Amino acid sequence: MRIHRIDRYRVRLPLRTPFETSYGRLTEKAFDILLVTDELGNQGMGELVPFEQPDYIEETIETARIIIEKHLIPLLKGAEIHHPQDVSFLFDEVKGNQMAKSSLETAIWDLYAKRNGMSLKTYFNDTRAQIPVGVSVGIQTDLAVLMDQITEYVKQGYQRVKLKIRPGYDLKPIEAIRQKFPELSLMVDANSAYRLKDVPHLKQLDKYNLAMIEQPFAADDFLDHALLQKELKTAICLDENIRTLKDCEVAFSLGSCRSINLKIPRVGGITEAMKIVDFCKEKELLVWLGGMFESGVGRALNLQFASQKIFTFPGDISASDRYYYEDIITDPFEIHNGKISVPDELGIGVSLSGEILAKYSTYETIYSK
Ligand code: OSB
Ligand code: MG
Repeated sequence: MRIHRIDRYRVRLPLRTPFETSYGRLTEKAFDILLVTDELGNQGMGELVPFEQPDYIEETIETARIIIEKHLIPLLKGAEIHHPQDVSFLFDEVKGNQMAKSSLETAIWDLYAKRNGMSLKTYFNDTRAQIPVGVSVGIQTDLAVLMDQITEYVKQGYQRVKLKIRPGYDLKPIEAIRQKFPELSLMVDANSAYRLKDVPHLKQLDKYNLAMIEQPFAADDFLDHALLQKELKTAICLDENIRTLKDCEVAFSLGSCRSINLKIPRVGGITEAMKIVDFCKEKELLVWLGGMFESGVGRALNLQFASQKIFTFPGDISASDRYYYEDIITDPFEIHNGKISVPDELGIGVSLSGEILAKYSTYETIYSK
């Protein structure tokens, strides 16, 4: 197949509740939806997920747009694509910029599946119709409000809670949650907020029976994480560090973690994500699917991928209404009995709502043959 046209919706969706992490506060999510059309008129969609500030990782939505328009689309021009994995090879000469690459690579997977009359999950091994899901809870310094939020999520059926922490906001909220919910599957995520000097402090987390501690140290650090993992009983999970299969190999050989938060956009798309899943299976690293506050498009992709039975640990894949008042797809995702159903329709399995996009987006063609 050949790519004949690429269109873009630039979207801004207000969040239901502000989301605070160790590095900042989000009140609205900006993202792009890319529509990629082939020579036969088939269309695939992909979501561009980076934030507006380079405070989670270095990519931002603006840097990604430049990479897409100046460097990635020119590589697609005139290329004969036999399989979406070809796109991953084509993009290899552009270093890094995984989220920019992923927006196009995943759109081309969706296009490919639709062109072949298939649901995207048919390209993966051992899939399920519904998957267990968790919820990531932002920093909320008013502990009464935090407990109300968590109680509500538990009532809605979420099977695992991830609490964002930072220095000065860790033992107290964890203690409060553990007192009320002794059996809850609970983990924490520091988004790189601690340093090596905090090892004695972090060792205190061992007594709370946490499923794991996500990304305590810097986004490019493997050594300090390995030192900490040796001191901890609790598993460390790496998120920001993991951009490639090679990062997983380094983390495994140094002992920097026992779990991987896999985000398809952070590793450049489905092709690399599949390699990472195979590696984790072989090395018995616990791999689970993370999130980037995706809209229904990125969420549908995540659900297709997380339908693989290897994803036993509930992902950061919550219902649409955990994030947004209105999602941009015609059938927003709902949680039932702690699970979300994987769409069966062609490709990623969701359709855009023109009415909702009209309220929150602008539209433009960024490439035409
Ligand atoms: O660190 O996993 C993270 C959201 C935005 C940026 C980084 C992270 C997160 C989350 C929530 O934890 C994931 C989600 O529910 O989409
Ligand atoms: Mg994280």
